[in-house]
Amino acid sequence: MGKFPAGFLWGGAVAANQCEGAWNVDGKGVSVADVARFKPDVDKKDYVAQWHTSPADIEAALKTENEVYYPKRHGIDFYHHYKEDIALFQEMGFKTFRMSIAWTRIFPNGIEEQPNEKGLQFYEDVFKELRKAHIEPLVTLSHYEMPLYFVTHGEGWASREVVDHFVRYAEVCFNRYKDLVKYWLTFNEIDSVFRHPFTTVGIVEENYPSKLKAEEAIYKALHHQLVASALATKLARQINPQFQIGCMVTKTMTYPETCNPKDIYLAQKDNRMNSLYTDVQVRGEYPRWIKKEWSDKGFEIPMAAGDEEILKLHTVDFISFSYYMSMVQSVHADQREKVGGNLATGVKNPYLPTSEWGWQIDPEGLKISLIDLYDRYQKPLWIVENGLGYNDQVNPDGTIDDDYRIEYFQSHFEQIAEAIADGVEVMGYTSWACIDLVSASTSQMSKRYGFIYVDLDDYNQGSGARRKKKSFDWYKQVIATNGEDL
Ligand code: BGP
Repeated sequence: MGKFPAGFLWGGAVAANQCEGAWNVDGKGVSVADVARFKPDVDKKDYVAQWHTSPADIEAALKTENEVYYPKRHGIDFYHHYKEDIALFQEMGFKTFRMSIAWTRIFPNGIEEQPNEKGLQFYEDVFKELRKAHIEPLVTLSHYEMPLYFVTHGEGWASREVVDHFVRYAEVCFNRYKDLVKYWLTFNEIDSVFRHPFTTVGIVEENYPSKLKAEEAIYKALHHQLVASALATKLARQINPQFQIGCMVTKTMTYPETCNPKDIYLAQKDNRMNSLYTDVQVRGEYPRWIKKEWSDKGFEIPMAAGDEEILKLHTVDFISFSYYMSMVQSVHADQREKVGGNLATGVKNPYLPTSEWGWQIDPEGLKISLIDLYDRYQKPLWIVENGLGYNDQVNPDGTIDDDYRIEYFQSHFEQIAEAIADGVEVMGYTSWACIDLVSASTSQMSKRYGFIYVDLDDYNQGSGARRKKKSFDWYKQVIATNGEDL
């Protein structure tokens, strides 16, 4: 057998709110991503997350004519360029393409009785185009972009009603696309409730009287998402038993700084927290430790009658995850050099290089993560995000020599192959992002990830033209040889 199994799903990933643009056309409503502001005065190395928005910011965002500062409204205009982009993915030989549906294209405020036909038609056209190109869609239902309505008229996911609205949205999508899409993910990085709560519960700082109350609300929101995910999974199986449903988490492997048992315990605590989400979505129940923690903190997590049974009965078929970095824990953390930024901050690992944005590059950590997840759950795994953010420069002749990106992927693919050789079941790999798009956390265009360059800057200036980077041909060769030729 080769390094990668036959039928391995090679491809790339994007998310609606970061690439589609066309934020207010054809009946689309406003999502939380559409008010994510880019502050041009903030240096990119300041790592300021742009999700945290005050009510005044939201109001200004809704009124503003100056769209330049809301880059997710423009994305890379995939909405109008999808045919050209899919043709490029086909040229690279993609077997699969991960994308998401913008909830607000289907239900503009999340609460309408009837779905928006133009939104439904758009995704039908995209999926048909993918099928024509022999590319299997992998579709996320919620990737950081619930309708803004839920945070301006409630507590976002901390309000129970959102569960029903989401399930109805999922049902409409499953029915409409049942013959076009087989692989589904319910929530992107469900653990991100803690990282950027604005996408989940709205304006935390303003809505809750204390940090503890905000934490309780986030756990409520998480519980509602987990229930909604399980209910959607139940429906999916009724609508098409061939569907494969996955969960999606950020995998952050934490190492102890030393063999001091105190370091090991700290790292264990972080890793246990990182497993919470998959424990519920794969094993079907909350671990005992989290229930104990809630009770110690006096949190009341609203378990409706039947919730626990729902979680138990409708677990996922496969586990998908993003992998960008590993972390380090130390009892001496306060005296150690720090790295990180918009995704996570921690103790610097002296053995690892960091990206321009402070993310620690750790290919072996991917192997360790794969083995860890497979040992814990024995479920097929799918790496649905992994890649290098880099401010690529275009040569005078228009070429882009992103050898650093090739090197990044090479080293990660070698580690995936080693995990497979070790007996881990890996279904596929979709790089983040296969085409340049707006960064989730910083709203920058200049944090580029693609094999395809898009001529737009942080201020949405540029032609929007697509150009192949050096890594384009390299990845094409990797896919053509099913990973033999790295
Ligand atoms: C993940 C998100 C993606 C993506 C990626 C890179 O956490 O699921 O949406 O953007 O991180 O992050 P960034 O865009 O902040 O560099």
